[in-house]
Amino acid sequence: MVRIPGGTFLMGGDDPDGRPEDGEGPVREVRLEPFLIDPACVTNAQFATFVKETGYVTEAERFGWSFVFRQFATRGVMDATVPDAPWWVGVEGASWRSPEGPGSSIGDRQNHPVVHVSWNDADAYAAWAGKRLPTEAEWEMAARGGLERKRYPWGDELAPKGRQRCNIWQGHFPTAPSKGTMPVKSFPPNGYGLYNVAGNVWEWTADWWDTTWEPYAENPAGPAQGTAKVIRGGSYMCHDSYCNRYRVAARTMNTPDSSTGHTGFRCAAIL
Ligand SMILES: [Cu+2]
Repeated sequence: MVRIPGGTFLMGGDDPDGRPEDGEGPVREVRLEPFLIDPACVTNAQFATFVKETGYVTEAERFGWSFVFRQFATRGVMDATVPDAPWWVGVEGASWRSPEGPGSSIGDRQNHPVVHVSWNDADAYAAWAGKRLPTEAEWEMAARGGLERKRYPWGDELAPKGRQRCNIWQGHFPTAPSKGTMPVKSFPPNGYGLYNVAGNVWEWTADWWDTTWEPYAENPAGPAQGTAKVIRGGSYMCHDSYCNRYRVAARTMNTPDSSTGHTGFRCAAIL
């Protein structure tokens, strides 16, 4: 794991193109104790070890379906869709083992992030590993890589010197062909050694969703209860034309039993 030194940082953002309902701002001071965080998301290979040792069955496997990007869905397509996001479809048999549903496999994706894991699944993995999910504040401090108030984990430019720095949507959304997830250590890491905090897959955090902030907080951990958990970082689906949440201040949420083909997680731990 990577040691994050703690201290005070400026959390949140005021990017003019952020969505007000997301509660990215206002920028506030947050103080954290030092902590450890995984440099990369939990991979399919790591999750497989957990399942092998514990017999754990994910929520998508128990429910019998999960959300798959329509472009990838071939078999088992259900009626379930997402309002305002018709490119998601429920697929019977989709799970971390079969990310696109029946007939698909993770055979050649051992070092890709595990997906179709719910918050509850991620929490169970973290407990097994002797770790925990990062708070949202920990996630963001680590994701910023020591930079202050930058738009991305590496600076303000999306593609410095024309070089792609993250796995987000390329071309017209949602019709251009998508490659989906990439290995968890794709692209250079940020200043703290974290890979793919922007793009690739959304990452579960420990916190319940909230959009109100104090100007200063110490080790904030979100509301005591809620209905949805914060996810951070954006995914291979993100594109300026509909969702620019690959910015480092960006955030959204999902219910703790939900799973999709573009949400994974990394773990944190106390020092
Ligand atoms: Cu997005």
